[in-house]
Amino acid sequence: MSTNQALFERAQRVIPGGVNSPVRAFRAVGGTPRFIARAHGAYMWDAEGRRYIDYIGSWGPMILGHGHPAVLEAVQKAATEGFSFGAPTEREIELAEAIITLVPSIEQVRLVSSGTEAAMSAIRLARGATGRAKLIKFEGCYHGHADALLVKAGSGLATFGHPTSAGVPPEVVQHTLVLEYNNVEQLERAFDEHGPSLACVMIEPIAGNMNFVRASLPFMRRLRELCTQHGALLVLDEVMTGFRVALGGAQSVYAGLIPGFRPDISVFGKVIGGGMPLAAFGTTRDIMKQLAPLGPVYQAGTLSGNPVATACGLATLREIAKPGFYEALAARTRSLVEGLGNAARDAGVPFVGDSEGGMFGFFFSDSLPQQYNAVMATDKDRFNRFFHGMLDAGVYLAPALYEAGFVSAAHTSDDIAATVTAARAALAS
Ligand code: KE4
Repeated sequence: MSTNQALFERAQRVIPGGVNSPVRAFRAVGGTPRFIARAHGAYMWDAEGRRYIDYIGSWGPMILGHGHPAVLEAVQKAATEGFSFGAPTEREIELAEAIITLVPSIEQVRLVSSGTEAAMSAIRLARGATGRAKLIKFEGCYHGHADALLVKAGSGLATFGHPTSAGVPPEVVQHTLVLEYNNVEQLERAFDEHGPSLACVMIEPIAGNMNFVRASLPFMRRLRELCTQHGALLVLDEVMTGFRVALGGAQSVYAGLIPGFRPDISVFGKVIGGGMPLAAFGTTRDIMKQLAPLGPVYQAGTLSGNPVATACGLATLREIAKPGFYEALAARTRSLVEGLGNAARDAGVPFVGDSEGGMFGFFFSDSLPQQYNAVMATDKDRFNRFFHGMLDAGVYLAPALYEAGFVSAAHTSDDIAATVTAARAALAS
């Protein structure tokens, strides 16, 4: 039995499924998860000493690559000054100021410890600020595991959601309406039917939890108009896209394409923590004044704004804010998707890919899916065979066809070339 297998056996005795987050168990692709011993730059090494080119990047945070010297130094220095105080620190102000400077739609921000916590708090704030209960989310979007968001579409628009998880009583999701992503007609009908009772609409602007699906411009434009018209708050979940697809997040990409576009509330995570537990939600001062300790919407956290995590996040933001960072990252990411596309074409395999900044996705299909059921109709078996072919060749892709991929500033053109070479072999077989 390999060391990874032995570790997996041992892990499963003491941790459910042997993992602390389900996707890591490889159940979608089969096989034995790789237990990572260490990582540096664009690479990870497993417990058997095998090296992988890493396209997970901890599911987004490691945009600089692993162990960036400036980030490591900042974290080490912060750690010597104290791990956690449960009291305010200047560094939390610095990080809040940095986020607000980079994201014009935000006037104030609250730091928390995970994307789930940030999304959950954003919904409570939207409900408190509007005095309304109902919310819309979209099939295929994931916003963390807060109860109200573990929901699948009801039958038709009139009925509200049903829980996707045991342990979530139906009444907890009775106010959550699940619509089809990129479906303008459904959006119109939902607002006609429920507009005055909608607190918010939460959406991933580029849906990285169905691999890589962009909100179409007509859809995003109409969503903004309907939210404004009905007084519902537009909540952009940028946990994955924030500071990953562009310095100003996906909202800056859409603002460049839809004049005047901006969300009401933004949710961030992943990159802003640089790999440490840190997430955030932000909005206007006017909405934020509803939040404790100022207003009636309660929200709290022992490790919120943690001094070591904020040092990691700040050092990361300082690096990605440097001129040319995203141009170089986007070009490197595009070269990966183009290289994989060329390899698939030469192998006669239907393949389509897309990328924005340092985030990419691909499908074994002839056209880019526009919503969840189209994503799940793509060739899963081929994806799984490709995943393992690449893993055996030392390339670590996302172990599920509904997950996005991530390139870091540490990935070189040689790494991309090696990845494409591995893809040629995997696709040929
Ligand atoms: P966390 O609670 O996992 O920090 O964030 C939840 C979350 C919220 N919003 C979006 C758009 C997200 O992508 C996530 C978390 N993403 C998954 C990957 N698809 C994290 C990986 C995992 O669950 O282990």
